[in-house]
Amino acid sequence: VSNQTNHIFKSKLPDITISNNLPLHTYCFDKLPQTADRPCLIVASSGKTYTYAETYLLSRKIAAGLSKLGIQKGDVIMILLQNSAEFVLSFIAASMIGAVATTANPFYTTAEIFKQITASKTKLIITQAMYVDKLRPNEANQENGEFDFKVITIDEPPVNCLHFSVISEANEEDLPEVEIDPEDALALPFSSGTTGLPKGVILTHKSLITSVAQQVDGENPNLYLTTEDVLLCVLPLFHIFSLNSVLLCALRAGSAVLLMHKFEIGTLLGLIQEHKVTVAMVVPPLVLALAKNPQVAEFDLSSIRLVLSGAAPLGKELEETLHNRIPQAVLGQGYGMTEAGPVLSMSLGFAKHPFPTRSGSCGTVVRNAELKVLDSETGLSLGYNQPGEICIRGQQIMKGYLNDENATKTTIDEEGWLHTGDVGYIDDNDEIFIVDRVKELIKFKGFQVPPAELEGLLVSHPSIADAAVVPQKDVAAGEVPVAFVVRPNGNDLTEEAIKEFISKQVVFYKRLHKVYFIHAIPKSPSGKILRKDLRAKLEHS
Ligand code: AYL
Repeated sequence: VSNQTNHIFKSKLPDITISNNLPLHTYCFDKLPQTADRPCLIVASSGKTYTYAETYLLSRKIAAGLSKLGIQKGDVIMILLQNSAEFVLSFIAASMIGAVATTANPFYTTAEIFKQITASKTKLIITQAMYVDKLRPNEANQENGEFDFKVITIDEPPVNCLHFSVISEANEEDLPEVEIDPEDALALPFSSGTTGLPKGVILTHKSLITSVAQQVDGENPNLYLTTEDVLLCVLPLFHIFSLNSVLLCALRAGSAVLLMHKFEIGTLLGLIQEHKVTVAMVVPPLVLALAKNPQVAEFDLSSIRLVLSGAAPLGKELEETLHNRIPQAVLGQGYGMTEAGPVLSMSLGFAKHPFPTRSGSCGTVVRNAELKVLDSETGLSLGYNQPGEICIRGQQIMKGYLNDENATKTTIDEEGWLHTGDVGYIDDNDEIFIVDRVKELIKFKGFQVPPAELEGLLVSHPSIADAAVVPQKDVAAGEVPVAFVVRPNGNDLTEEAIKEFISKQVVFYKRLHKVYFIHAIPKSPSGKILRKDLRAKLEHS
């Protein structure tokens, strides 16, 4: 439905009243009296199940435990874990005491983790023993084993760390009364947004509740989940896709969440069959595996009724191949961006009373939000079928970037529109099709690879004069980062040496796949890298 005078697109679903004045945990456990004995978390590796009542009680204990350790309202804790019950419980506990949870990839290198610890002023880290060495950045720390923050491990604690039971066995009666304002920060994921280095994205109780409600609330929810559903949670919870659309949506709806700590196709297929998974939230590489892996034929996947792919573009062909494999399931996409809260649009094929949808679309803008397509040259908003930059407005979007007013201002304009840096159009069925990206971001299997971060590392090398990193198309990963490098005259630094220099400093998906040597990086008069020109070079090489 578009307003022809200024072309604002809305959902086909009516707006609803959203209880976003509550703290997130109150909102999510609203149905506790009815769901108390229903399964909430199922840990795939052990088969251990936590009911809703157990999940809620344990979260309260952990909240009390954290507060006993000195964590107060507004303090930041870091969850540095693979998918696990402890991840979920710690996140809910943070909500209960008004603390802020910053989530990070446990595969990050020491340097990557420390940038986030420093920027977020993390006071306490919940992790696993095997990652603790990464939390001691230098020799001095290695020797005396000290940290500037408390470290809790969910397994046997190394020196100077506490065991998780210290918090999980606290007395819930000691949970302090905390007054939570809807505008208080709750989650602090890091994202590079449209430009530059990763930044803390402030998501509040209000923004997260709004986003979840836009998906699963209302008489005709956009994403219809019930207490009978079992959601596959294989995508990492440290990324906002899984945290929001899998975990928080499931909690609100009273569904069960099957937690897998890592992806392995055989195990995954066996678990779908064993636990009769009904809803699978996936990324395009997983769609590829489900659509093409020969092992799929050996398992019974008939329980799956819904497959939602997001975080990166999904080819129409792939979607159709998967449809042939699991014909009973509704397939569709969600389109999100961490800063947008994160969901901008979702397939209306997932609604309780579904609408017809077209293959390849990213769904329709969520309810209680406004979307426009901006013509970057004229600054005007465009109507149907005209591609431009997608902008979104609503109470779900981030409050802003942590301590970065400039980046916040360039992302959210004065009228409250968040500019995504994605190029797309709305078709006459009100569905969004993403066609391009005007921002720098590279997406490797849905993971963010910020070019500015790699460029910073490259130019820190004494034998590199200048560098630029751009995406190259890749069948398996969608995109991979490749570098253009300028060597000073006569220098014979090799491609291999450069790749290794980067590999040592970054998580696996940020590694360079190719290095092209070039005489000068093309730049605009203002000094901006002309990334389009470099991408064009790749297409012609
Ligand atoms: P970030 N199709 C194409 N590109 C996409 C899609 C999609 N379906 N989803 C995300 N992207 C790209 O912050 C797009 O460029 O969040 C977008 O700006 O890591 C960027 O990824 C944002 O990357 C959902 C469904 C969350 C998806 C998400 C995405 C979170 C990814 C909840 O239900």
